[in-house]
Amino acid sequence: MSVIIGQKEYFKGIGQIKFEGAESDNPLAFRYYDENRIVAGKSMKEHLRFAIAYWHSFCGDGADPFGPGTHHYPWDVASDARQRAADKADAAFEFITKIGAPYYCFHDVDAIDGHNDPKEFGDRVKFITDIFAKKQAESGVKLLWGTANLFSNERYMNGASTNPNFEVVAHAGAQLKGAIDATITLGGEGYVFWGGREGYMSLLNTNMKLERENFARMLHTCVEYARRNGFKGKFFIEPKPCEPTKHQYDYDAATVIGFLREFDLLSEFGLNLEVNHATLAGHTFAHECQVASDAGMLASIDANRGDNQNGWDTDQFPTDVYEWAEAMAIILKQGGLAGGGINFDAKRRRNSTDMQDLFYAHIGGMDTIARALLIAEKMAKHGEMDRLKAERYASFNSGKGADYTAGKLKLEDLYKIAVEVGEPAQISGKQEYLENLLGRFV
Ligand code: XLS
Ligand code: NI
Ligand code: NI
Repeated sequence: MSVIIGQKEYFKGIGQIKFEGAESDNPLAFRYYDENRIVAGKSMKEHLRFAIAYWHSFCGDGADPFGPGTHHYPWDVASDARQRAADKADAAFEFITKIGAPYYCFHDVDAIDGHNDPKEFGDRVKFITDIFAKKQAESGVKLLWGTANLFSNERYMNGASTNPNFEVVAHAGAQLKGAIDATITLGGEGYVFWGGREGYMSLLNTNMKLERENFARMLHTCVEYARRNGFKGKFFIEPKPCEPTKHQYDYDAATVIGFLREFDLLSEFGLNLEVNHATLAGHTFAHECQVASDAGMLASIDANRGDNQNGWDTDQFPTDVYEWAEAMAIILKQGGLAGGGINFDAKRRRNSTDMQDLFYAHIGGMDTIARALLIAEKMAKHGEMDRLKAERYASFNSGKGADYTAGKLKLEDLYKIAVEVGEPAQISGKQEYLENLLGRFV
């Protein structure tokens, strides 16, 4: 059966979204995201490397545990799976081009319907990969990262790479191979592992030690395969503390870094941090960024936020300029994201049912983050924040403090110094002053 492609316009009446500046009244324009504007030596486009999430934007229909979907997609009507996938690709590349994002990200099953027969599914993924390759060439849009969905199919109810049944692990491997092949063919800059069901609900039935070892074994197996087949990009792990499982092995940045170190995977991996997952782990987003950056592992971001009143993954578009300004300051300081970008793993609310809503959502998110980048640049130029932070630790720069950080002092030496110096003077942490300072730049 032949598939028709590239014939329809889905977002009629909406043209290229342009930068019009902060004073613009046009709801379909950027106020802060000006892709060519140079900030700290690079264009905004290069700094932010925005990516559109295929799953939420073109697949997610707004279904929730209390009712079916409310988003009725005109590209989701053909009866043949391949035709439906081709129509969705038309819509996706039209949207990504109109919004002006340089990248996209996808799971295998977002691109085309899954199938329980690994051969048929593999063929489907190859079919859509060819279409993506053509669309990328025509539009200039690039693949930020690909991934395999190893959590929706019912065979993964007890996990994928950490499943107690080896036959399920083999199926996970088959799916990973297909998704890695697609990512390599499409020149993906990264490959993401988000371990949706790599965790457990009860220790009464779980051998955690074996499951974690098997998880690491699968990562090694994938790295070996991908490198042997020419993958040049970076591997990312996306931490999340819970949901769908109660205890997820990739709890947060610190846990994942420890895991990668334990199993000798650090050099191949970076972290893909999600704002919402930080919230669920009881951390601020800036905390996760700092932990990752200090370990040289801050590589990529999923920009969706949660809700401080709701304890689940609400996947909302970013709006909090303060939250992002703190994070962008950390990203700027490390010289940008290491190998990744900023992916909107975010969805419109169930009742946001107009086609324009998808544009408003992304425009708002891109503007929030662009604004944060400008604030971070201003903060860095002003220098007061950095100066105050450095001053707070000045006692380690010379004298006995410097000897200590150089590892030259013993516990007896600390005793002698304590007796000599007497009670240290109080030094204010100046938190409110610094919060006011941040407020001035916002
Ligand atoms: C789910 C995750 C997921 C990953 C990709 O909470 O955020 O969407 O980003 O599998
Ligand atoms: Ni995510
Ligand atoms: Ni998430």
